Order: sequence, then C-alpha cells, then structure tokens
Amino acid sequence: MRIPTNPLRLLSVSLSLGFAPMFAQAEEHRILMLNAAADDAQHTNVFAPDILHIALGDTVTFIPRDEGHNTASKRGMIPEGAEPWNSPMDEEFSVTLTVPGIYGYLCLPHYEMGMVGLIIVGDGDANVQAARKVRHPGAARSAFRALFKEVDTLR
Ligand SMILES: [Cu+2]
Repeated sequence: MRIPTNPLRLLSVSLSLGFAPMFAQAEEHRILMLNAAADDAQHTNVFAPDILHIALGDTVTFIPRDEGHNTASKRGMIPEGAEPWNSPMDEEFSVTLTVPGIYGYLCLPHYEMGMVGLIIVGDGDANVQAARKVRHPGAARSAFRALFKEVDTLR
C-alpha cells in the first residue's frame, strides 16, 4: 500500500478509515457583552446569556455589543487542566473548552458590580463544589449565588 505524502490526502484517508477528529461535531455559541439586559434596562452590565450549557469541545465567542467590557475566567472557578483566559477590552474573543466542568468568568471593569457568568461544559460535576466556594467582592457575590442557584434547578 502506498502512503500518501500530501497532508490533505492523509486527512481524507484517516477520515475514511474512521479516525474522525475528536470534536467533529463541535458547535459555536455566542455570549453578548452588554451595557444593559435586553429585557431589563435596570439590569446593567451583563453577559447574555449569563448561563450557557455547551458540549465538550464547543467554542464560545464573546461579542462586545457595547463598549467597556471584557471576559476573564475566575481563578478557582475553572476545572483543573483548563486554560484560563483574559480577553482584551472591547474585542471579540473566542475560547474552545476541552475540559469538562463549570467555568466562572467575569468582566474585569464590572466584576464588583456583578457582571459575571457561568459556562457549564458537560454536566459540570467535576468542579462545581470548588467553584461555588470561591469568594467574591460586592455584587459579584450575590450574582454568582443566583447563577449557581439557577444551575441547581437545571441540573
Ligand atoms: Cu463589563
């Protein structure tokens, strides 16, 4: 048997042999960074949605619909082995999550005002207990508490 040297040929051969890429079905999701919630103008500085369930290997893109926001994972609130992130201000930013668990994140300028969110990859069981023990300043505390409460009702 002749082994093809062209990498594209190699890929198509391995696909036809059944070695499909691990995340062939991966989906893309969007989280908007907003100055106010679409359904509640009193609720300022939000990620929408602020709870997102995705499958292992899916990609999440944060979209700066309004100015003055970023996204950063919260230390202690991502599963072991996962890559932390900290995006530039006012830029679209994508993360591909390949470690199952729960990911807590925040907007650095509005963290204490409660601009936070959770992404659950798979069932989130891996680190949900550790993640909910992390302490937060100001309104982030009640915001995360509300999100975990909602996650509990969905699990
Ligand atoms: Cu913000």
